[in-house]
Amino acid sequence: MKKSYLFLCLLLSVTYIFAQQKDYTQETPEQKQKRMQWWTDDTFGMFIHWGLYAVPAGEYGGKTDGAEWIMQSHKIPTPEYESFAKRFNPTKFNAREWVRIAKNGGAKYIVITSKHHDGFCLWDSKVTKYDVMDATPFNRDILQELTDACKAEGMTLGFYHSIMDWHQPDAKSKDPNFAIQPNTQADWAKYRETYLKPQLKELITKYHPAILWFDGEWIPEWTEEQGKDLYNYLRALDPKLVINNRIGKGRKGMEGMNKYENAAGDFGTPEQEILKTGSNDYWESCMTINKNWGYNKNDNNWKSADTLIYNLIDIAAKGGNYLLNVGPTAEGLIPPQSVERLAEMGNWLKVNGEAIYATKNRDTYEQGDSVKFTQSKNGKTIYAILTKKPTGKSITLNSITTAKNAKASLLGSSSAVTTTPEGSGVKITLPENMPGKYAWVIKIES
Ligand code: FHN
Repeated sequence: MKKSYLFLCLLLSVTYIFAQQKDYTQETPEQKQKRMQWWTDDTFGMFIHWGLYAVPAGEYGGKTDGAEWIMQSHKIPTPEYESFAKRFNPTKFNAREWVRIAKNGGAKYIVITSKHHDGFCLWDSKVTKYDVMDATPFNRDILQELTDACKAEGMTLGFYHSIMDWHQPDAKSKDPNFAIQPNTQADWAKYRETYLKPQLKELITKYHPAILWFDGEWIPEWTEEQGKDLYNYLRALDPKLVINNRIGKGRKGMEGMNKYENAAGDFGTPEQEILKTGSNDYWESCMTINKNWGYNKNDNNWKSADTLIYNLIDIAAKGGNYLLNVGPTAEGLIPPQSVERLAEMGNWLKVNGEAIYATKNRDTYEQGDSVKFTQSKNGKTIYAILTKKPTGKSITLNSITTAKNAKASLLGSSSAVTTTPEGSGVKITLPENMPGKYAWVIKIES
């Protein structure tokens, strides 16, 4: 008995040491594809920016243009900002309802801010008292409730986490461009090793997120080398984790893709924009529904459902994912304008989702300004997505060659759709009645 116990301890120790030293950045493309396949197939996620900044709701010092940056953008002294915690009591927060809103919108995963730049933590952290359990009257573990709700509803959950932290003294940059009160005594390594990493270990071991979505990496104290070290640290804790490229310094500004080879992280992160062309790299465009990530009560610049659905189609045709943000109120409610738009997206996806989820992009991903293409992963089915309602009785798709009388259909309709090879393309005869709105999908099976 004793020998086998000792052997087990030895085996576990060796395994742990190996896992700690393995360089996960050296994964093969095939290994990465296998790990990322669920993320690629899911295509559409709901981003949530929620924290103390929802209390001022964009208003401070007579100005109304704040949001999640309000502590820095409106130069709120730390003690005053900390006092928002005493007013953070989102009694209307219902995690199950939030997950249903995401599902109803057709989102297949959720990414929520565990900690934004202000340093406030939405979970019960043992590393700090600046969290929802210790600093607010709410006294509930938001990330635990959301984890439980996602499990119950079959929704995948990820966490956004800011490397930059305006609240931790050792994380305050020495550079006045990156901190309201630069701290020349800041010990960045101490912050990284005794605060940032332990908190991330808490998040992984307690809630088992599928995604870690880093941000705030632009602070001068952070380096690509630290990013690679953190990537290996996190993947050793959970080898299945999917991690964005903002864990290192590789992203090229808001265009979001890597500016050099082998940058740390698994996918590029265009922000408030979509790649201009298709890409076979892993990438996810993150966008707001209005103008702000965090809740701003005066921001009524809501994008239309038409625009949001067009963006989703354009992104899918270019091989990317779409992470669309909601900014809940201090009461714990997702703004109705966001809920309505997500519902419209979900209704469209209920009929046309097979052209978006678990597809892959084509080299020729569009024709003119109103046809986008996706294809099934086996390449046997092509989806021509018409983003403007066709006026004529037929449309010729120049980049598609089909067998004679290839099977074609209009998703959501049982009316006949016929194909006739024409030149190097195919002429699609459309049904007189084209039901639905926003975009129409012709499914062409070879
Ligand atoms: O500074 C953040 C911002 O608050 C927001 O979180 C976006 C969303 O990705 N990222 C940073 C700006 O690039």
